[in-house]
Amino acid sequence: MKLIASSLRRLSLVVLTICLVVSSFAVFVESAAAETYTIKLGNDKGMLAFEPKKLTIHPGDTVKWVNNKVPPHNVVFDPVKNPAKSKELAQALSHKKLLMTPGQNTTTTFPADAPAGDYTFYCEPHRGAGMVGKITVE
Ligand SMILES: [Cu+2]
Repeated sequence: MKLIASSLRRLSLVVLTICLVVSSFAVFVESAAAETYTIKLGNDKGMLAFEPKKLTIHPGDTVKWVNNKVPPHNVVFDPVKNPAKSKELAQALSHKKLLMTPGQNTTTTFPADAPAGDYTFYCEPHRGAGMVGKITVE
């Protein structure tokens, strides 16, 4: 009887350990999974704006830029208004080529080592009209 009780206890300990390992792995996988967000170029009302104009992401996430209303648009990251104040990083994130047709899209994947902070971007043809946005990397 004693033997059964102690082996049951040992078994439950093993099961508990397996559960812990599996659940911690699941949490790890979930936090490491990269997301893809969509930002429209020109909002649905036909205003010269990014929609949304503010977005919070994590390193490794991707932003899909979808050409919407009142083209042409492009996406240029400010070489100074990023946490690293890095011209190279801003250039790597930017898409200078004008998107002419609604529905055209392009993507920016933030590197896994992208520093946390605010990244300001704008549309070159419409910067003066206020077509400016901000992505915050957490
Ligand atoms: Cu524009």
